[in-house]
Amino acid sequence: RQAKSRHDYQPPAFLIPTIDLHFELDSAATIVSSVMQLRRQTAGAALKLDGQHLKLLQVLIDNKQLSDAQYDLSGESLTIPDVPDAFELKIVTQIAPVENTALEGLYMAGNSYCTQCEAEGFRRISYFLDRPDVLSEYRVTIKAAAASYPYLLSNGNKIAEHITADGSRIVQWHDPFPKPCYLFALVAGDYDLLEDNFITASGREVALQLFVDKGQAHRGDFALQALKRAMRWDEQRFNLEYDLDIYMVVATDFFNMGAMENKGLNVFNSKYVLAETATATDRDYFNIESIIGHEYFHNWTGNRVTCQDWFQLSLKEGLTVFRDQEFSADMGSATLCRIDAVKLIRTAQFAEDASPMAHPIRPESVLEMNNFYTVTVYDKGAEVIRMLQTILGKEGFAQGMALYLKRHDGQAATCDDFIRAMQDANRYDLSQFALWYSQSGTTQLTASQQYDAATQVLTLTLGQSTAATADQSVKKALLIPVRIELLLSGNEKQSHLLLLTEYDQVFSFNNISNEPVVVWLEHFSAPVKLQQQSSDDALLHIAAFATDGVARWDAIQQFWSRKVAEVIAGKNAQHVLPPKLFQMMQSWLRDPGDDKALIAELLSLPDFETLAEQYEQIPVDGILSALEQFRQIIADRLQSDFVSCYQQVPVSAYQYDEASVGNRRLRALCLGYIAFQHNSQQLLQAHYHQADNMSDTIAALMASQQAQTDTFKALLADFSQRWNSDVLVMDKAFGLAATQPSEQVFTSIEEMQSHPLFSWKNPNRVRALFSAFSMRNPRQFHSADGKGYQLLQYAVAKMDAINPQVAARLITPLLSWRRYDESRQQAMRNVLQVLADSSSLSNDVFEKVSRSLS
Ligand code: HT7
Ligand code: ZN
Repeated sequence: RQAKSRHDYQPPAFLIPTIDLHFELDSAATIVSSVMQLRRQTAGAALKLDGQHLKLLQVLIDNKQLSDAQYDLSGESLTIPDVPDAFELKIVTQIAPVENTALEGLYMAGNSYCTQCEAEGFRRISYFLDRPDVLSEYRVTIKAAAASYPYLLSNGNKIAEHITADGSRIVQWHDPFPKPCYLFALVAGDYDLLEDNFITASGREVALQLFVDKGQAHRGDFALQALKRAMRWDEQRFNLEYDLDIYMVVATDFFNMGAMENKGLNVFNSKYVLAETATATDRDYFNIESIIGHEYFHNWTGNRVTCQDWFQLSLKEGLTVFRDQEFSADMGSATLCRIDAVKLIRTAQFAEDASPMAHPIRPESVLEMNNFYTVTVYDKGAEVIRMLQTILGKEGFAQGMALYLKRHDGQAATCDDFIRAMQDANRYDLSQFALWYSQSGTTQLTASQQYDAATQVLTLTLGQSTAATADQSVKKALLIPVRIELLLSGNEKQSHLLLLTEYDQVFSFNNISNEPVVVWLEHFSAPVKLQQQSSDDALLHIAAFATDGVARWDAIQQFWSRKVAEVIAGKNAQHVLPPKLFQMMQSWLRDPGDDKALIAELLSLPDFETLAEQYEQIPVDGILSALEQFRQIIADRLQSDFVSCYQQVPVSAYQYDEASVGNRRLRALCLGYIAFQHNSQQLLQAHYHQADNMSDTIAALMASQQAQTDTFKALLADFSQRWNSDVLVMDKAFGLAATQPSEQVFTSIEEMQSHPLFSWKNPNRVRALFSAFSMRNPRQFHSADGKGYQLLQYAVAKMDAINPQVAARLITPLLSWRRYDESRQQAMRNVLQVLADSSSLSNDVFEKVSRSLS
């Protein structure tokens, strides 16, 4: 097994300016013929095309069939040693979509045909130069039985459609924009179609089409409206207009990830398209809008300008996540969006940095590309883009974007190209900043303050250090933008941006009339861990008075993580909590104001995963026990306030808007604490039965589940019964079953595997059960007897034979076994070893297991 290195990049030896693809669809034997024009770029080079799981039927050069001796079919490539400088190549292959359970290439999604070509799926459709820097103009012809396949879709514009005498439908598509093959898509099926249109800023009409499974049309409208909001937003914020005359979105229940930005023909996991009040939570609505936006924004950042090679993935993904975050912030609560993003960095991304899979946002070495669609590449990548905007300003950043897109439109670019455009548009030296692309790991920031009352000078000292990671031992000083706010007496406030460029640096401020409380890293201005000397009182002061909602939330999170540490160190949970804390929480509950969603966040304890990332060796039992004690103390001390707040928050007919989401969130928060009182059963049942929407229903289920009440079992049974034929809602039931904090979870997971809707071939189902268990049930996943680890190993092994990409994602929580206590280390290592010993491990799982055990 051979890893690839970023530095080994060579431009392609041949270009393929045009490709004509013909598909005769058949689930067991689809015939694909591909006619390509090729042009040599490198003298003397043989033509080596990628291909996997293909049956080669014919190879012709300039209409002449090649004999077996004229090409070599070893490994996963087709090599033709002797080819002219410019020629036409025809290749005919046969594939079996029905056998394709990996869901890469052309596969069956129920009765429909669907493709997924990113990262390297096109090679499962035909022999090709399957790399992002080979851009071709595509013409696609699809033939299938007309009655069963009313819709035969591909990228670009439809140029012809007819039905033959023998009942076949034949449809032709042309995409005028040259694209890499990872953006190719084909979909064939019988769908419900929702249609709308969009008039671009320059007055062009774009047809919008959303294809959903039969009977699901009523759940498609929100996504379609979200698409129109995204299209308008990109025009207004970045001056970017859509370029084709049609934009299609297909929703499928069989998908390895969230969605895919194929040019003009997005394919979406139905979870991120379908929504109605009764079945979708506020979180679902949020995700739909943000992912619809994300895939749409890729049209410029990813499609018009694509990546030179897969090491540059963050060029399109980090940038596009940043763009979707900015879109979501503008559509709803900017504070809540930011808090969500920060939580993800502090949990999954910091964990990845501390794991054997640590890598920079631009990885250096990759065995299986699918393993690098990571929170580091995506979400830390987005943080890096955000820092650029913080440093250059919104206007400067927009100018840099414009220059980048102008320079590289129609090209495959690199992260360095992006930085260069930002630098040139702003005449700003970004050479030190560029280290964020090559350096992995989480930087630790230390911050302290000194105030001299006599001279009225405030001195702030910042230091940075980054510990060695699994992939890289030496770390340099980064350019880190640190936004601060000074909270002075009399409600006076000052904001500053500090640019930390050295390992240690001092910043002085004159004419500061009194010693301020300093809000460090306001709005999480850099993806780092912060260690500050501020007192508990100062943290609570920030939580009450900082301008930035994110900083308020952050302060109270830091306060709690200190308290958890104190309890782990042996202090009494009751004694470490000052009266001021409860007074503050009480005042929030009594007068939550307009931003109720923020109040709900301020009243929430940090989750296990956030706290775990503060420790090199994770004290599982200590964290869980401290959290349980604090939760019960808060529930008891503020019992009547939770009840009255719960009763006072307005309840109205379901609407998805910022104020109503905030109301539901705060009521759910109160319910969550009330559930820890023994007399809460009635209220939980009432909340569940009176709910007119899925958010409230789930709130009742989760509150009763977390408090381990008897009500939970009955409610979950009712819920599963009510929705037993709706896959998307049953995923929520699977998730609830898998996150029960009690030992009952093992029986429930066993039972759920026999549910008629559960299928190992469907990634959504497997994730709903097993990812939920391993990533959101720390108590039972880390069960001292190792049962949780064994369950995950069983799921990974089973899944690896079916869908390696999904299996490799499932295994993640086991990789960091070195961070746990002796006996858990032993148990985790044992199950990893069992996997490593398997003779048929995929590259995907092998790469992770081998890095973890080495
Ligand atoms: N760019 C898309 C990535 C993706 C993907 C990658 C590997 C295998 C399956 C996949 N499905 C989608 C999604 C995105 O970031 O927009
Ligand atoms: Zn993306």
